[in-house]
Amino acid sequence: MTVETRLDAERSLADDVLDGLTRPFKELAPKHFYDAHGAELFDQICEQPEYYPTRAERSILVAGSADIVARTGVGELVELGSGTAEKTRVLLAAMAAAGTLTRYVPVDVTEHMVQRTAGELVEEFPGLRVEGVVGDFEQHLDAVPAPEDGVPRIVALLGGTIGNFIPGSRRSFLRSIAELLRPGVDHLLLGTDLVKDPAIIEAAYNDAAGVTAAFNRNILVVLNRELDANFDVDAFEHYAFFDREREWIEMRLRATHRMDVRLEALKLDVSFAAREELRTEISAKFTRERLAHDMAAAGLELREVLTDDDGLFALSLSARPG
Ligand code: AVJ
Repeated sequence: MTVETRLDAERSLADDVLDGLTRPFKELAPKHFYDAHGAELFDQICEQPEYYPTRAERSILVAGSADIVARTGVGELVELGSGTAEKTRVLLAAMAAAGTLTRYVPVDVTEHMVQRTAGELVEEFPGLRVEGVVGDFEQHLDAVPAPEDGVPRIVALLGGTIGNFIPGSRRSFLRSIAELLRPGVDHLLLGTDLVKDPAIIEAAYNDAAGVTAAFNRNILVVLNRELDANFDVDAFEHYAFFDREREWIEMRLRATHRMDVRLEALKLDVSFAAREELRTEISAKFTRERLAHDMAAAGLELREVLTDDDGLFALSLSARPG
């Protein structure tokens, strides 16, 4: 097992925050939610009764993994944003059962996640090679090891993470993923939340236990610690709504009163008007048409779309025509 760490990962926090907080409509990038506590809160979100995506995606994997392995002949799994690799195990087990499993490449910004997951999986799947990459998959795809001759690869982006990208950067990100795929040999496995009754979607981002609200505010805790800032975290309210026009969820933090905030590490002062909103995340929802369109725009062909029994979530396989 080997783990390669990209050290320039932290620089992007300072750059992103300086850029985001000096815009006319302030925003922060959702990748900065995931410090150790944020990752824990996200795991708790996945267990909330209202948050269906994780359960729906797992049920698709449980029902469909053998078919995915048979269709693709996959021997190597590259997982972008691997986290705890909980759902990934289902796919790795299907690969092991088919006798094709050779290598797993988890890519995640959270170093201890990559270390822990790599260690566990090596134990769980004897003979499996794990080559982890600690880094931001938006910037460090070049650190992903080259594919091996005769071993078909799947690059997986699960959980609906692609929904965090606005349409333009979604396209360029999918293009850069496509470069990891050999035409006619490799596949992209993409998890996407589907457009549905807005009430169901909004409930998923406004759980009754308040875990999503805590997750949302935690980004300010990250800024206070990492950038020596003095946000009054409790003075911001969680707000999440489905934008019916753009068909995406937006999460925001709303200032309950006028405030001045200092970010010492950036030598930056920002003020918030009473009720001013700071956008922390968009989470785009998809239709089959949007999926096909986005893939085509990135030079990929949508080959198969699997959904759960309730039609809540989709896992799709795409490839470069070759
Ligand atoms: C990890 C981006 C897929 O958008 O549903 C969960 C993150 N934010 N609840 C999502 C999230 C609030 C999640 N993704």
